[in-house]
Amino acid sequence: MENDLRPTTRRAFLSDVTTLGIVVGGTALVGCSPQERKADSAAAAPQAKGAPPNELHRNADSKLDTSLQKGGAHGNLSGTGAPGAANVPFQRYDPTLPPLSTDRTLRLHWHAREVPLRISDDTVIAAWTFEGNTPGPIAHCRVGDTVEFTLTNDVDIPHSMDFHAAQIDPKVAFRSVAKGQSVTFTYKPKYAGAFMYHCGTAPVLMHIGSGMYGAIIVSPAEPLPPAKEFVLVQGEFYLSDAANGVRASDYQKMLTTIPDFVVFNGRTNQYVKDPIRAKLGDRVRFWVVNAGPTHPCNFHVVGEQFDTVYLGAPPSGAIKGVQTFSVAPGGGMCFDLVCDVLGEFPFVNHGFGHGQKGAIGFLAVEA
Ligand SMILES: [Cu+2]
Repeated sequence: MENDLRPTTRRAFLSDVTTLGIVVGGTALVGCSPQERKADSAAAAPQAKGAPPNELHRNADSKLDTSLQKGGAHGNLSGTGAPGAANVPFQRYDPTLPPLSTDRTLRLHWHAREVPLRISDDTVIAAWTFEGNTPGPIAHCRVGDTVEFTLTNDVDIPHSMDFHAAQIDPKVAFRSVAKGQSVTFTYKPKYAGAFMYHCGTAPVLMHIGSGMYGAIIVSPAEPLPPAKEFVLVQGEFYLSDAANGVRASDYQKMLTTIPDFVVFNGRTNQYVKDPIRAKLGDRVRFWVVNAGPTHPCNFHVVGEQFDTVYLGAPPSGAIKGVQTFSVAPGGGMCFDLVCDVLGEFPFVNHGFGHGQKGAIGFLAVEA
């Protein structure tokens, strides 16, 4: 991503704007939209209940601390030529499960970053991310492997990492780290499955709702039947109106629990335009994680039936001949189907108010 689009602090933002005010001869906030002014006044509002009395925690709204302010409206006003939302390309999220390494230790060093992210042809959001994408990277290991994880925080707001695949003291391992600092922990996943990871910094709703989540897939020690394996992470977006083409996350809207978009792998309808592909006779395995933050993912494939759904850690708890199964927010499940019919099969959140908001794609079964 362009450095110009990297985050700035609210203080730096206000100082930039003040400078601009002098340059253009207006008031200090001349460059601000009404929305940004509202966000600014909201900074004085009480902080999230239970959050530490730390100034950095007070900004429970990404309008205050994201790329929006510097790379957006004020980039243009300042005449720096900073690229706006139009320059943020759409990038399909590859749903393919990455192969297992022969090394029995998975070493991950990720950074918390803020980036502008195009989630559809006409929507760019100010995303909070792990490694510059929402969802973050797909991690893949086996039961018995060791995961060595480090998070480094590149931005002003504290962040953290909570792996649902771990059994570990959360106060120590999942603690928040300030800008420039890191946290490292190691764990051995005990069970196979599709596990969510997410930032656990308060308010968690804001951090997950702004894009800080992803999937770690833990394969069983004994391999499952060979399959084409894909990962789908359902997420929800709650967005403010655009400022210079970029929409920030809206915490108050998250509390209403009525999302603007519900998506698989961070983009609306991306696998409608560019389907997930399999061949006739293939077994297809969807590892479905529901990042929420609030709603279930009622997973269904139109015109197909699941050969197997694993209720517990695969291969245990296998049930056969399933039409739809709900994955809870914060949960993950494994769905197998056998492609014995040619065609394009929509996979959907069959809670259709949410399917209609973007949680839909195609599985194309080809000869
Ligand atoms: Cu966070």
